[in-house]
Amino acid sequence: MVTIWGRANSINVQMVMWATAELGLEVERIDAGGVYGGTDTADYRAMNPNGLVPTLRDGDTAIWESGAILRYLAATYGDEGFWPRDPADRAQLDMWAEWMKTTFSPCVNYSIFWQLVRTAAKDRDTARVAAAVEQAKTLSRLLDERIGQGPFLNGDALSFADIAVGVFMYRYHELAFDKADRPALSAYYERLKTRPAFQKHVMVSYEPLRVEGA
Ligand SMILES: N[C@@H](CCC(=O)N[C@@H](CS)C(=O)NCC(=O)O)C(=O)O
Repeated sequence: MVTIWGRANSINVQMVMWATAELGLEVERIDAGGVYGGTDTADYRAMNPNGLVPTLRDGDTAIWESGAILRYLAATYGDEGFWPRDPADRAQLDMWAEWMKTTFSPCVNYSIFWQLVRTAAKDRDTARVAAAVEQAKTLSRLLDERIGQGPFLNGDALSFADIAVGVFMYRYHELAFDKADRPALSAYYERLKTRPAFQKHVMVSYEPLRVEGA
């Protein structure tokens, strides 16, 4: 039994919950962070000194940072398709997982989603949003080209990189802003939406996160 602390509407929690579901693991999720609190206690800080979510406990092992948790789960419980054992093969996928966290997410999640949903209109940095909307057109083209016919980043098998990349597809596609037409990316999102684990853990309304005046 794996335990994960974190609220269901956190994208980083969604990533690790989706991974556990695809891997068929038995999981207890404990609401924490945001309106639930619980991240300031000494016990929690002993597991995660940042006081953020998610945190995972598996036996005696506690892990924070969603990307580290994802890789731990994949390496421990994933098959060859989900977590290629060859370092060079795995790196071809890991590039996209890292790119999502370090390049696509700052643009789409922090400069667009946070500005439109988690920032009141009166406080919004409209120049930042406009620049990010343009940057997203370039980034979505790179991803569209990489996915191609797919169906997944690793060909026929869903891998850890699809979890890292795919978790952002819900907000990217559902949030209203000017996007370039990306047929392969749209088809990829449609494929992900057919997966029960994606529906349950990623297609979670972000409306409770919307601040007044946003
Ligand atoms: N880089 C960290 C970021 C963790 C993070 O910022 N988590 C947010 C939720 S997405 C958080 O804990 N926010 C404070 C809270 O929910 O109380 C990760 O990927 O795990």
